[in-house]
Amino acid sequence: MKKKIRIQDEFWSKYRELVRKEMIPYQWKVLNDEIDIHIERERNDDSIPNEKSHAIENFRIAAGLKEGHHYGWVFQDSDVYKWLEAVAYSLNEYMDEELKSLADSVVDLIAAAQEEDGYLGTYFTIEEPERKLKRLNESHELYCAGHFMEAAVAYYEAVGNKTVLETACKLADYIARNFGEEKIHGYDGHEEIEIGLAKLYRVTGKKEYLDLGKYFLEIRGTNPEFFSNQNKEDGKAPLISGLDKFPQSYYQNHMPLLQQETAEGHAVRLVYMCTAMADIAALTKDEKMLNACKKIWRNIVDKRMYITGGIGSTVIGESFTLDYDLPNDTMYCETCASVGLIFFAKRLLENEFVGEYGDVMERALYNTALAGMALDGKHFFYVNPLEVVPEKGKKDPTKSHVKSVRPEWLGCACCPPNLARLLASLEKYVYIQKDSTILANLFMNCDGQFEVEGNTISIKQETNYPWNKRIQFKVDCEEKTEFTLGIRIPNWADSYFIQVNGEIYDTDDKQGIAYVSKEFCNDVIEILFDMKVEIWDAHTSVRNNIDKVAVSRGPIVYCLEEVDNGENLHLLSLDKNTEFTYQFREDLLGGVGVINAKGCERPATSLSNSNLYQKHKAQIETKERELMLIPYFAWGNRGENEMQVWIRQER
Ligand code: FUB
Ligand code: ZN
Repeated sequence: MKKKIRIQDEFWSKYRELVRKEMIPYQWKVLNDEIDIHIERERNDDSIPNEKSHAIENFRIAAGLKEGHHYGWVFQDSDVYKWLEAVAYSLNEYMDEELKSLADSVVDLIAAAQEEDGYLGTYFTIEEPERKLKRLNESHELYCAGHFMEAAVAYYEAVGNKTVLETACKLADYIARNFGEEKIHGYDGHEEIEIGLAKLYRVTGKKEYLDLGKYFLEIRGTNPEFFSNQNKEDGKAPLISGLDKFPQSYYQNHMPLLQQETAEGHAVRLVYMCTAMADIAALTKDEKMLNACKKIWRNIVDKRMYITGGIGSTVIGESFTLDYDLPNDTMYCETCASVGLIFFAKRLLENEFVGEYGDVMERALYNTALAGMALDGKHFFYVNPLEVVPEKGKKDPTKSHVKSVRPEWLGCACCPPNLARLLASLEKYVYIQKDSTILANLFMNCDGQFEVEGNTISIKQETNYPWNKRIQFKVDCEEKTEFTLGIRIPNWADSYFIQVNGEIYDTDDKQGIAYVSKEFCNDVIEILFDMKVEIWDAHTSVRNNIDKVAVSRGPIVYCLEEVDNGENLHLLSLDKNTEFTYQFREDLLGGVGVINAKGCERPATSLSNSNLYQKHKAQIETKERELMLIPYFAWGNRGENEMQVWIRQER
């Protein structure tokens, strides 16, 4: 079953072009140290390498083309792999011969850096060959391998490059030879290889890759001592200082994976693990594994996810903490973690058509993921706060990770290329097809071609989403074909209205999806969602958000920024009787919908008042004023300033 989707959308094409025209060439220069930029540490930690990237040079040295030392993280190679994967998707959409030959040369370089036996990893090849696979909690060897496999599959599928696939298979075979019951009976500290192996299996049909991916998942947590035993045996200095001090849950290694019910530890690792679980469960029809990852999903979505689709509540270990612990100004919400949550949601949706999976995907995509990149495509957030006072990030050592302006690049550069590969492959998330049901999961202008029972079906989506509530699907079939078009009903839409060829179509949605089943030929299906400004309360257990509300419209979460509302955002509140006015502002932030509301401002105590505390006043005269909210994803594009998502509300 083949499907082909082409996106041509006012909202998304802008970002996809940024990836193609800005991010990819920009990152290439960064990877080659050819650009004079300030690489910021993502938090105050002197051990974060930030002098340069050196990632391509590492490959040249490992390949014997240059002399020198490895520089950067032990997982620096993954920056190159994610770049290559983004290039592959971008070439799918727009064939650029120059970029293709550059990427071909990168593939040749990677293949040249591969050792005879299939091992691939520049750090160990260059610096410590004797420590290969000996310190897996930190080494990221299989993590990098997984990223290479993902890139290899994408690049092979895009341009048919055989070298890349052979190199990936040679690496997978090396791993298969070294891991297993009588061999290294363990796994990487950072999940990812499992995703790569499943992709490699899909393209090669080699079952041993799928089995190996399943093996890594199934044994995870069955021997929590595995990492410490390896480290003891290695006996040398850690590869990444401090990692071995984290609890086993940091690595999702605290209990067998099938018994884990809550989202624990490092957020990116957790969602990559769950992505692989959902994927491999589908490939192997493993209900137990599917149910296990669905339990973790429930915990994330019901208790551990920010309204922006961010995950990870603390900088310590970039981790989850406990249920309902969602602080707004110390959180982590790494861009990669939301990208990973989107991967996880997609795999769940491929297992089962449940609207909630698409809802969460949409939340993470339009809010945290998009906030990860500046509107120029050349500045990036690693951490995505919901409340910022710029001074605090500079002077409070516990908030050094909370930046108010996106850096040009980061010491750990995992997020920008992760976002690039997601945006460049967005067409894979729009529709999910299962037999003769085609689910429209995301809404954007695009042309889709599907195959149902041997017939080609074209579906043209026309919309001005996310700003507008109306979506049209123009269906055109080669021959009359019976099939079902499912349309996700976003959870924020209180109601919706469907017309088929101008006639009202009555249907009840099932698990958040409305279905139109008929014999299609040339038909127009139109859906209107009830899209208005909404305000949200958090569960009362989220202590930070009591008496505060968040504002959204459609899938977009809004925020207050100092540049529009003045400083001291904490003194502002939303009038409980306010009406909201919504307006699309072409002139602002590249064109965004803006919300205005009535608010109040509490007078600030004069700074000349030397009383830090004063007797309580029963009545405080507040001043009425207008508030202006902008989409959260667009914040931080107008210089350093305060920002706030959760706003006090006068009750
Ligand atoms: O460890 C590799 C990557 O670096 C993780 O996925 C990110 O969270 C960052 O720690
Ligand atoms: Zn990241």
